[in-house]
Amino acid sequence: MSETTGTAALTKKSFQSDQEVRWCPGCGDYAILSAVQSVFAELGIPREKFVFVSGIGCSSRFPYYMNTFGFHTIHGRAPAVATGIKIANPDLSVWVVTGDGDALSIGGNHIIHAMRRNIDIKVLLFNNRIYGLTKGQYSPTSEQFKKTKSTPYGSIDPPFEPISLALGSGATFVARTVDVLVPHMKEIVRRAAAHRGSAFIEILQNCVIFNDGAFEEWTARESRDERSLHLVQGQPLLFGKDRKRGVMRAQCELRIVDLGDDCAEEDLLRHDETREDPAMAFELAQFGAGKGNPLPIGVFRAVSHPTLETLVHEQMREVRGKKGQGSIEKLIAAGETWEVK
Ligand SMILES: Cc1ncc(C[n+]2csc(CCOP(=O)(O)OP(=O)(O)O)c2C)c(N)n1
Ligand code: SF4
Repeated sequence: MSETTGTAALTKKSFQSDQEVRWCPGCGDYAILSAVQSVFAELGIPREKFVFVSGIGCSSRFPYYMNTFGFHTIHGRAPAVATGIKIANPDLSVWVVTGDGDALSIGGNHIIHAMRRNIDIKVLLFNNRIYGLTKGQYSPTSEQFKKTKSTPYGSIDPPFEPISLALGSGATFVARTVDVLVPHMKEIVRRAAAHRGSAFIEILQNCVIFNDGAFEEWTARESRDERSLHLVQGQPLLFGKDRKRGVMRAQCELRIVDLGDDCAEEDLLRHDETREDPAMAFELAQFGAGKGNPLPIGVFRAVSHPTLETLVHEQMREVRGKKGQGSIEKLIAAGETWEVK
């Protein structure tokens, strides 16, 4: 990273590194990189306060392309490294960039505990439903029965639904956006940056080489209005080109209805991302996973809880107040020790 400090003259270009970007032409990762660079220029944070941590995968090349500090660590372990960075340096803005394979397969355990602990890190999970870097094997988000190089007869595994996983782990900010919805993606990145606590963003990302068109029904102009349900705080769950369809609760389940004589906007569910109880957000995430239902896009949950790094530092102050400054040497020499001869 060159020239530091100050935020006055920061532009998108300030966040572009001198590294050659090595994604395939047309990869959705480019749009995400560009959106993040633009939003960072607006945040009023000096460049040296940002750190990007990644695991392994095409998506995990991201830190090289950001003119900030960065750490390309081992497969699936970015949340652990990011947790250490944030606890040691609470004033840094720490971002994790990961893929569906990196975060949900080999790194599954790490991601859930980072979310559970509410460490103030922002996780950008690029979901292309495939392993891109290793040339097209199925991933934990690939559809059941999908044929890939490693599943020539169709994968038997049912997929993870990343939003449900994040909610179940206790993430305090959970959102979904799409690589081609640039203004929406920028708004979600802005919101994640402003959130204090674990922020989880699933970004649907097109891998043009190994899984092209995986999200076409939600991105193609002809179908996206009918297939996407935009979550807007306080607003009824409406969708469709003329916004004449909606979602309401009928008995115990969410049901799609057409607005008309029998059903008015007041009958629809209203979105509330601030609900402490994540049950409704989880229900929406599962609803989106149901075949034929519109896919919810936007912020599912945004609540405020104490962060891990705050609690860790409070506890350290409290214990130091009672016991004084500790000593590593004394700690190691304490209790039973053995000498191996
Ligand atoms: C310990 C270990 N196991 C396996 C691999 C091989 N590997 C590299 S990237 C990857 C999956 C990447 O997929 P994803 O996270 O979805 O990222 P994408 O490339 O699609 O962005 C795997 C299995 C590795 N590098 N290290
Ligand atoms: S293999 Fe797919 S995810 Fe990787 S750079 Fe190419 S298009 Fe992007």
